[in-house]
Amino acid sequence: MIMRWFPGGDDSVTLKQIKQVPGVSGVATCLPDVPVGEVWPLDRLIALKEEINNAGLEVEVIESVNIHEEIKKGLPTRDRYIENYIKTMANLAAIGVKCLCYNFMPVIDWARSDLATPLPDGSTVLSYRHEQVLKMNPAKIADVMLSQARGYSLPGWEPERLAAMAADIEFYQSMTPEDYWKNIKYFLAAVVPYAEKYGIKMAIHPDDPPWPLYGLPKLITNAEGIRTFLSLYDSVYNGLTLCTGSLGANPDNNLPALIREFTAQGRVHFAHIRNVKHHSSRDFDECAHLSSCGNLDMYAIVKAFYDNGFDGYIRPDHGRMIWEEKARPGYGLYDRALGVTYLLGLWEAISKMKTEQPEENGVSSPQ
Ligand SMILES: [Mn+2]
Repeated sequence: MIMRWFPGGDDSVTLKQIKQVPGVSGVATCLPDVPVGEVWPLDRLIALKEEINNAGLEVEVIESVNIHEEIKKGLPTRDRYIENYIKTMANLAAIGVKCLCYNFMPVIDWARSDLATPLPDGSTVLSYRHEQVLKMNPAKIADVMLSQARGYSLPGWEPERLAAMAADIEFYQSMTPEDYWKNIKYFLAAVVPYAEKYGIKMAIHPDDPPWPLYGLPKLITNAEGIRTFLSLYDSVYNGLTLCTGSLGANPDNNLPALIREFTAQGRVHFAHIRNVKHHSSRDFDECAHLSSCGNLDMYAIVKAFYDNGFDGYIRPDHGRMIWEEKARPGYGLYDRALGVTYLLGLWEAISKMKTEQPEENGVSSPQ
């Protein structure tokens, strides 16, 4: 069990606080200020590892090393950025990183229409209203999101990406899904051999939200898309970050079935486990982790991971903002810590039922 953490003062949550959440052994982190496409410097990674290790935590997961738009567009200039990506992977391997989360979403990374929607209990959550998002142009969404970010960086919404956004969206209008799959395949063919060499499990994050937006290709959105993705490079090092909150935003996705299928194949390396509250097939609020707070069956989800031998990393996903906390949207300490405890509770109960039930049945007298 790990938690996401941003270094360099870009997070209100401290490593000391994370260390005090029972059952958390490490963090998923990043260097948010390195421009997308540049090599992550080894000296900075060594210092980062030292800082995290000194707090008694491990740093085996990086989330995320973002992919330069020219790789996604399939431009001839992509090779330079792929080379840099591989150099970054070598540096990550040098500090002991074992799992690399990334995404292949064109132009717009994760999107929400509001980052502080109040729930009846007075907490606030990130939310998404499809009609509202369609009415706003992407620059307006960027404005809304950045204005609600409390001054923290928003990974995936880097300033250099925003500047080129309108032209980038235009570029993709003529790109077919087949073309986009080709660009993903080209990237995997170049990078996965190095993942194998360096012992780093690549773990793609599904598209969030999991449906098309502004005519952009969205392919990692359901079981079929994930099957296609995994078939592009058949290696355990070409794997998934299975984010139940992202995939679960679409009520058509059967999360336990999806988890069973890909976990049994050994292709899930990182689990983001969070609940989501549907208002319609394209409108949702994020919510507390408990099954009773949203539309996902968190027991069935954790059980699907457990039953299929999941041995990767888990983190709670976004949390609500509660108890007057002022933090990076989705990444406050309190609600994520509650999520950790809930998920570990489910895991312990499921594992003990598995190991103790046969014995109990054996000793109980026939009724
Ligand atoms: Mn996620």
